[in-house]
Amino acid sequence: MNEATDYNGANSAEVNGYISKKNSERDAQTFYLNTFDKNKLVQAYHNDGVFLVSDFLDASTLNDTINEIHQMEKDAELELKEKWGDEKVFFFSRQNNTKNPNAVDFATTQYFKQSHDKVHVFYEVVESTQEQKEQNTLQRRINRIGHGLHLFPNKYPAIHSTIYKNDFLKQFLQSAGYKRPICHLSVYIPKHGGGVGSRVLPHQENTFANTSPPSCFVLWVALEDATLDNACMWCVPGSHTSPLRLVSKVDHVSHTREMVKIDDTPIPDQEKQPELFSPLQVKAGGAALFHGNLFHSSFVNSSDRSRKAITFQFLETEGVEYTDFNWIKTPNHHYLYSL
Ligand SMILES: O=C(O)CCC(=O)C(=O)O
Repeated sequence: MNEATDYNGANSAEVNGYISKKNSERDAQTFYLNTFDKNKLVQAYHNDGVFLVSDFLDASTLNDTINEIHQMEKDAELELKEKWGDEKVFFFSRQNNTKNPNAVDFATTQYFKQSHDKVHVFYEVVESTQEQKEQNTLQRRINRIGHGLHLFPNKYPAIHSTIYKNDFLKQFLQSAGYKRPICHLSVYIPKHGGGVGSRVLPHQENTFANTSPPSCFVLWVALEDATLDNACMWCVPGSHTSPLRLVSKVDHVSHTREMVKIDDTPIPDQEKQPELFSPLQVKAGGAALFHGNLFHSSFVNSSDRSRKAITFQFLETEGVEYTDFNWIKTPNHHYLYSL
């Protein structure tokens, strides 16, 4: 048994009153950057649609990445004040949206749309104190920062290098058949804890980053230990071979968005079918890499520990069509490589 198997060995924790258990018969396999067997890794990806790399970022790169994220928080909040009239975009609110004066679909706002190649900050409405309620001010925390964190080699070099100077990633994407991939977007997700850090329902990434045929691939990197009690991600191993259920269609003329069902197969339900779900417990610096059709999710973080992560979506650009209803109108041309 290796270190990561030990770490991923916790069996249950109470999360939001719901007992999260390691129910699935199939857990994602863990690999180590310097000792992995390429054939086994590719096999694990084909079988499960997901695998973990326990030492994806070394200690110094992890430290640099966290420092860059701190800088991004400052830079994004300053830009918001200086260029956007301090207009706040709320990505998530547990409060009744009809009572929320800021209740617009974030995906149709200019601030969101223009974030594809920038570092923009999105908030979550959190429970207000009595005084704040009386003053009608919304309490907020950062819910995420996105979506071009990977595009700044001079300002944020560690994050840029993680994508564009990463032999492991290149080799793996080549083995998985990618010919000319791009990193489509990147997001920092802090999941602060104490009930802050929105629940993410089971979904497939191809819903939100679409090509025809679908080609999305996700790299999710833990900046802090992600465990059962601080809302680690969960997934349904093997679900990558199931059909894509929904596509998110943004109409760039009417500025509206709708979820369109393209397949009737039921979406796995984490409460009703817990046996399908497997936790992705990852130590800081470790990563989960998964197929765009793999169902994944995470709970609200009710613990007193945050669970910070950065996630990247990749798309193929060779031999696929980039669909015009993606929220990012035009994909970038920063290829990881071209075969
Ligand atoms: O970090 C999380 O909890 C969810 C992330 C996610 O859904 C994604 O990277 O697609």
